[in-house]
Amino acid sequence: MISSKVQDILNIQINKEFYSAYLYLAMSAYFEEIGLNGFANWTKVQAKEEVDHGIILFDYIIARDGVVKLEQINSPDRDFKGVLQVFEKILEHEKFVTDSINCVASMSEDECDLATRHFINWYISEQVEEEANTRDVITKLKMFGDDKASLYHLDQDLAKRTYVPHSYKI
Ligand code: OFO
Repeated sequence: MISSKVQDILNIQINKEFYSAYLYLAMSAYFEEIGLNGFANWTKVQAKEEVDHGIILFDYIIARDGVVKLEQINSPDRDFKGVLQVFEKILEHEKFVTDSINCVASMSEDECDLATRHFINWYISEQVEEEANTRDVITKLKMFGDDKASLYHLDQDLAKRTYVPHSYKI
């Protein structure tokens, strides 16, 4: 059984993960529109991972005999102006999600819920990886500036990302 405070914050986190999936899908559509299929692939794969993040939380609440409460998912931001700006938005968003995950960790400690505190470590590591991957792309984009050939090669590179379902053994 989980406390109502932990249950609420986990349900809010489910919504944030599905919003993240929406946001990445909106970005993927934008990249398709401007002909960057590799960037479109990278963001679409990320959208699928975000759905996994939401479902792992869903399964965890049920495993703890809690109640899943699914709320409305907001429309994603669609104000996209170029590749670098989109990746800066991704980094900003992932920092927001990291703060949110840290709040789940902190709340589970306050509630003496060591199972949730342990469970959320998986998300803490995932956030480190997501921020690092995004920073890596930003660094490359800043390095080559307006050079179209380099953008083409990076696009080819990001086209190789494949979706591997994320799972967590509860
Ligand atoms: Fe679920 O990690 Fe990104 O948002």
